[in-house]
Amino acid sequence: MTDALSPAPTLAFNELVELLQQIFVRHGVAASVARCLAENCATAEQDGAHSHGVFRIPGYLSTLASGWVDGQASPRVEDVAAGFVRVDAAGGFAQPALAAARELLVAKAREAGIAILAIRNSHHFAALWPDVEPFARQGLVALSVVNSMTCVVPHGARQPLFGTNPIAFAAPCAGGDPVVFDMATSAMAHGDVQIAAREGRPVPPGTGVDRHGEPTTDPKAILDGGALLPFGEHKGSALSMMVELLSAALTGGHFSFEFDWSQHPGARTPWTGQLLIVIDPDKGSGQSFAVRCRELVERMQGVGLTRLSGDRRYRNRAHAQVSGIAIASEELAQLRALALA
Ligand code: NDP
Ligand code: PYC
Repeated sequence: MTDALSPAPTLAFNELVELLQQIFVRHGVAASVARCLAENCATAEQDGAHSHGVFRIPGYLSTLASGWVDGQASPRVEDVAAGFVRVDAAGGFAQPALAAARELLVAKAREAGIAILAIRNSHHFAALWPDVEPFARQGLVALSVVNSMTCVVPHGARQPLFGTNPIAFAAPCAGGDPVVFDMATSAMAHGDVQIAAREGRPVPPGTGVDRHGEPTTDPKAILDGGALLPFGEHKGSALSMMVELLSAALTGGHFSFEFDWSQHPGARTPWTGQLLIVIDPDKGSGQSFAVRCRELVERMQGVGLTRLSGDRRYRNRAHAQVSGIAIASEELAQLRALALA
């Protein structure tokens, strides 16, 4: 048991990556894919994005065991137009598909001013900000959307149809970290509902409904036949619809309601699509975009803003880089066992 007298053990970022990579390889994932997933998962854990850190490992592994996702898939990159790259993830994970297309995407964005990456036939089970933040560190503006699995009732409807469908945005900001936001278009991410259920905490009113369509603050009732609601009523619902269209209709991926994983007990990773739009801001107004971004941030702070989106993660990251990534003893023991299982 971890308590005040025995603080949680800590791992350096690279130690956690190595451990997670071993787990993925041990469960049938190709070494390069395992590295990609391990870095993604450790990055989330380091930043305190707990709903998409090591919490996700059992879901990844049950999905792999079910045969629903191909951990050995090789993404196929197609150069389709001056500003358009397509990738068929071949039933594998979205992150290696992005990695395979990244260099071409950046080259096109710098040449044409804007480039789109359409990933299809892919599984995305992670936070979205790790997909966009690195572009902003290269001076580019990036936007990404990904759809997930039916669990959100469109505003005004009676049954779930949409996924939790996040939108992530990253922009360079002079003299500091990129400005990043990453938000589900549901009132709460499905992962956070699972964590609330595990910890026996209610969720805020307006998060979801039970199996009878009645509002509830019980996360178990949402997960057990109930559903989530979009954030901001019709506004979040419209954004969620947009995410379905851009992630699935535009890429050739599945809508959140289109895949059937019922024959794969244990499957958890949505089989959908993902879109990235990358812009070279140097092709814009002629003024430095990053400097203008800093001006905006300072004006926001000037009117009283004390917490920008991304700040919490950057603070956690800075702390973890000095003190290590804390993982509860029992969880760490389970991870170590999985690396040997
Ligand atoms: P949150 O509601 O926790 O946060 C959304 C954004 O708002 C973040 O950028 C966050 O910054 C920022 N923020 C939070 N609180 C404040 C505040 N008080 N003031 C200013 N900014 C604030 O995230 P969600 O629950 O919507 O999503 C959680 C994760 O789930 C995301 O990473 C998302 O990508 C992932 N997800 C993945 C899906 C998939 O299919 N792969 C599906 C759905 C969700 P900060 O990061 O600094 O806290
Ligand atoms: O937290 O909603 C979520 C989610 C869905 C797929 C991956 N994460």
